[in-house]
Formats: sequence, structure tokens, C-alpha cells
Amino acid sequence: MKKKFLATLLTVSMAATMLVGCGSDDDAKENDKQQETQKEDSDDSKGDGLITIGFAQVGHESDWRTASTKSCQDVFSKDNGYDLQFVDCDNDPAVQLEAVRNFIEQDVDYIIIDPIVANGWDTVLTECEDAGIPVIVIDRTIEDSDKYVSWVGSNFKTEGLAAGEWLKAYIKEKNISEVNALVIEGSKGASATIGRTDGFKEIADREGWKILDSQDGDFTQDGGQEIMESYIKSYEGKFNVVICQNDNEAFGAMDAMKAAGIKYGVDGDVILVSFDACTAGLERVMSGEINADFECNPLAAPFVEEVIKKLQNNETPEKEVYMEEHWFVKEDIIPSIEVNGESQDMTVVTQEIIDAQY
Ligand code: GYE
Repeated sequence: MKKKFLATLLTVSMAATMLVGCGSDDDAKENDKQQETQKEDSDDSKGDGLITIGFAQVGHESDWRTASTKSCQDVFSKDNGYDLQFVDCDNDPAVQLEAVRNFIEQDVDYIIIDPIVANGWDTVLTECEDAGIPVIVIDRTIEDSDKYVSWVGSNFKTEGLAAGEWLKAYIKEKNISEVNALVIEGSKGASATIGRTDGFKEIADREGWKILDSQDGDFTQDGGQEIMESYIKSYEGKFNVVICQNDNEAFGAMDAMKAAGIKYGVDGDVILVSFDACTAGLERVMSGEINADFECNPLAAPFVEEVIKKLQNNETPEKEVYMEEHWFVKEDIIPSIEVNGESQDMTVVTQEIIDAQY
């Protein structure tokens, strides 16, 4: 940032020199000197003219994550004028902090962080600020610092609230009087986990539903299967709703229920709710195995590029950019739900929708 600002100042002062000082030898020499300085400056910061971006990605735990990574790699390609330094942090917050510090060391132009956990960021973000490197946060939020330029992502609490409001309408429609729910949460400390947990719990508390258990499945298929197997041991015959905080966990939970002979989905005894709505998730909605899937959109990179373009032009980007998302179901029985006092449509999955998904 400092370097870019300096380059802009030099350009402006060069233009001024050219305008007022037409012709004199001294001016010409001064002009050459400034051009040299500017060249060195941009060579230092940009290397081969590409904009260098360091991206500290969460890991590779889910279909959602794969799509998020691909979105960034597609947008921030060499052909588009970027040099993307990509680090898969394998769900380890310490590795992620180290990745960011390495980006500072490399003096990249911008840093993108998808924060594994919501807290513990202020020191390293201060270091980024001191180095003059703008940080853009995507997907999950940072709670203990605001030292970043923009955040592009989803409202996870709204997703959780929507799941609760849909379930309320659904059990009414199906004449189900009691909810005994098991929740398979995402990774501990992730804002996606916190928001979805809090949102659903708010409705559960309001409606007097029972949440029998709520444990961390780490957003993975294996995690979902493991937790579901242990839930089945403890609560077999006692639950009628399973909430999985992403599709991959839901796939694991389905395997565990299938193995135990438990029927789930629209024709089953257990209502299965999921989040993300990746292609495989939507296929399971269409087949009736998942009752409802609350979308979380991983394709943030084009919006991040808009932010970077604004910064390149010395404009101020928006501090928060929300992704557009839909709520998907199989049955056409609940046209809309009310979330935060706002009517939101439920979308019945079609093959066309599946084909258009990532
Ligand atoms: O739901 C899950 C992924 O942070 C919103 O992380 C993201 C979550 C997403 O692993 O599949």
C-alpha cells in the first residue's frame, strides 16, 4: 500500500513537472531520475508486473472448500495478471498464522485470509498493517480485529435461523409435535460453526425443541460419520432430526444411519438438514435423502477481485460484501419462510439447478 501510494505520488509529481517545466534540461534530468525511481519501485513490489497475492486457505476438508480454492485459482491466474501464492493450512490455526507471516516476509501486494478460527488475529493483522499490505478476509469472519480492508462471505447465523424457521414450518405441515434433534457441528472456533449453531439454537429455544447433543464433526465426511455412529449408540430411537453443518458431514451421517437401518430423508423417520448445497448435496436433496439444504456460496473470488481493483485505483472498497444464497428442498410444500422478519423463498431443486451448481 505504502509502495503503491508512493508510486502514485511520483506519477502525479512527474505529470506536474511535465506540465510546468516544459523544455529545461534540469527538468528533463529530474524527470529521468523520477522515472528510474518509479521503475525500481514497481520492479521491487510487482516483480514481473503481476499483482502478487498470498492466500491462506483453511484446508481441503469439504466440497465447499475445493470450490472456494478453485474459484480463487481461476480468478487470480497468471493470465488475469496475478501471481497467487496459495497455502493450504490443513485446518491448523498455527500454520495459518505462519503462512500470513511468510506472505509479509515475501512482501506480497495483498493477503487473502479465510480464517480457520474467529479469534487470535489482532497481532498478525497489525503486522500486515505495519508492512503496508492490505488484507482481505473471505468466508469466515474475524472477531477480535478489524484491521482488514474488506470481508466477503455469508451470514452464518442467518443460515442457522433459516434452518430453524424451515423446520418449524415443516413439522407443522407434517403434524410432527416434538423435535428431538442431534447437531453435528463444524470445526470448533470457526465462525461458520458458531453462527449456524447459534442461529438454529435460537429457534430451538424459542420453540421448546430438545437438542439432545451437539458435537464437532470438523466439516468432514469422516467426522460426520464418526459422530453419527456415536450418537446412534447413545440415542437410538430417541431422535427425529439430524442437523449437519455441512454436506460432507451429512454424507457421513447418512452412511452411519444406513448401516444402523435408520430411515432418513423425506420418506424416513429422521429429518435430515444440511448446509452448503454443493452439487452432491443438491443431488441428495433431489433424491429425497436430505430434507433441506441451506446454501453457502463459496465463489467469492470475483468479488475479492473487485475489492483489489478498487484498491489499485485508490478507491475505498466496501467493508462487508455478502454472497447471494438460496434455501433448497425436495418437496413443494413450504413456499417461503420468515427469517429476521424478512420473507425468504424455499427453492425446489431441479436438475437444472444441480447442473449449474459447483
Ligand atoms: O460450510 C464447510 C467448509 O467456512 C462456510 O467450511 C465454510 C465452511 C463450509 O469446510 O463445508
